[in-house]
Amino acid sequence: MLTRIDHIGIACFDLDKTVEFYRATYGFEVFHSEVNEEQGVREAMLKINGTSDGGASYLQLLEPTREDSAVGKWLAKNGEGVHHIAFGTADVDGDAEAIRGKGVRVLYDEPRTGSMGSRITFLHPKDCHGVLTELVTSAPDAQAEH
Ligand code: MC0
Repeated sequence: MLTRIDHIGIACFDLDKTVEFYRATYGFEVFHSEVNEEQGVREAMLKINGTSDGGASYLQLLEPTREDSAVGKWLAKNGEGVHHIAFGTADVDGDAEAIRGKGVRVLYDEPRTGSMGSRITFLHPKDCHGVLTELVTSAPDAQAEH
């Protein structure tokens, strides 16, 4: 069951400048940052709030590490902006299978590794009214990070 907004993914050209905008404008601080080579992104997670189900909500700022990555291609075509939304679930495998059964294309056969050790998959934007949609199961200890 999808229980929360895990994050909103925002594509940007310069991660450091974008982080500084969110800090100076809203007071959001970086909770976690990492490079995900498989996805071709350098990212910063800005935590918005914690929740009782072991997850939280974040803004995920994404700078491509390669022009041919999903975010690199999207930025070249659209410029900066909201790239995807991600729903949190305790069971990404089960929810992905159920959604696949409804005729929506799930992009990965098996969930892959996302931010902070989470397990993620994506739904094709053309099957979701133009919204690239991600499903996320957080790692059990994700809340403990500082
Ligand atoms: C592409 N399209 C999008 C879109 N990306 N529509 C809405 N939102 C997006 N983000 C549209 C294009 O405009 C195009 O429509 C059509 O989809 C095909 O796009 P394409 O440019 O030809 O690119 P493809 O087909 O090679 O790839 C699109 C696809 C890809 C969604 C399959 O981007 C993908 O596999 N995404 C999932 C992985 C991902 O996005 N990773 C980055 C975040 P038209 O009408 O022009 O044909 S990694 C992440 O977020 C991790 C770290 C985490 O959360 O933990």
